[in-house]
Amino acid sequence: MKRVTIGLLTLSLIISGISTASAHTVLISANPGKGSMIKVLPAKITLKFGDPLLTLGKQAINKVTVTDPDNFLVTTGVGYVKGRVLTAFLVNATPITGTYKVSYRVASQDGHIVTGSFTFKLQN
Ligand SMILES: [Cu+2]
Repeated sequence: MKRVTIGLLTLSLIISGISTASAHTVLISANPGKGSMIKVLPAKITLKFGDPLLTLGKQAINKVTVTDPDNFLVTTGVGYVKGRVLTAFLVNATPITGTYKVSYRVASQDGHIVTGSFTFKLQN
């Protein structure tokens, strides 16, 4: 964890040195969406951000997790990035109905860490 932090700091210094850009990124949309009511828990969750996320090789600096109404983690792994989209797979074998909480922590191109959370509901 410490190494990631130092790496990010270094990287953000480098980036701020070479470009005058830009505000950190924001969550644009998600599937399942913020506050949505769904009937079937999908196989994955996707979050779309305003800008491509920063990646550092295979280091897990971008992360999304989902917990079910019993507060059990239902995401597997930390997720993977493709440009502006962060995806994580969900364990959906025996989903329970109720409120699911999504939490994310991502790295902007400017090196800033952006965090947030929202919920969606699984209903019968
Ligand atoms: Cu920023």
